[in-house]
Amino acid sequence: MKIDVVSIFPEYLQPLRLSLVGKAIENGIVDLGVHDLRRWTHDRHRTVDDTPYGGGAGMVMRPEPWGEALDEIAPIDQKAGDHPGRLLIMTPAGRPFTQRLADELAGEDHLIFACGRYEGIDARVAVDASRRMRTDEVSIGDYVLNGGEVAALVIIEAVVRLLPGVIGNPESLAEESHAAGHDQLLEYPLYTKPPSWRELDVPEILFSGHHARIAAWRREQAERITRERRPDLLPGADRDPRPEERPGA
Ligand code: 6GU
Repeated sequence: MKIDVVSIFPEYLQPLRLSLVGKAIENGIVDLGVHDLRRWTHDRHRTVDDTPYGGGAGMVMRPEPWGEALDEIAPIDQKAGDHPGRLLIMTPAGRPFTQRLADELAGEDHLIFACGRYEGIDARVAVDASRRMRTDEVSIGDYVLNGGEVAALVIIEAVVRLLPGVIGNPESLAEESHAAGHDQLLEYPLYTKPPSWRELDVPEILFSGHHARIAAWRREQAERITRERRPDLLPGADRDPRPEERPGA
């Protein structure tokens, strides 16, 4: 998978060279390009922002450097008439990033992340890009960050760990919280040695060797934790239906 990230703070993306994603880059599973947006400026001060039309606080990223950056990183395939990759524009006003979207992105050949700063990117950048490639504005949660770089790190980590060959034991992917097929329960509590620590004992059932009873206990625990922390995930919760649950889907 090719991943390109455009930012005015390319150093912010350096953690991607570490750990599991770093290994995926070294192994050739991921080809990562990090680009300084200012490379596509032409004035002496390498300006990327300006005041908002209509007034208001803060600054807005001008469209021209973004347009030139995306022309170069995601060129139109002259035969197909579009670019086959996907553009993800990081913004707190975006659609929510979920495990479902991570699974979907893991099937792509080329992801491009646009990391905005200031109050955001001129809205015409998304419209122009969507003329030639699948473009989504994406948020990682209901809070405000100073820029899209950390959000891009989050999404890249969530996607890259799903690629074949990145995680040693693919069964660990299936078991964890939020994985598809785990019907939306949070993970049950985990224990390892020692059996007693600071007067806290590992639950007896886990030493019993009764695999069916252990599975039933874990299921109960997962349901209890989900009820306490994320009742919105339980069946029948008053929430927007997932796409496959929508009437007529
Ligand atoms: Cl994608 N960007 C920024 N700046 N803040 C956020 C976010 C993204 N997602 C949640 N908060």
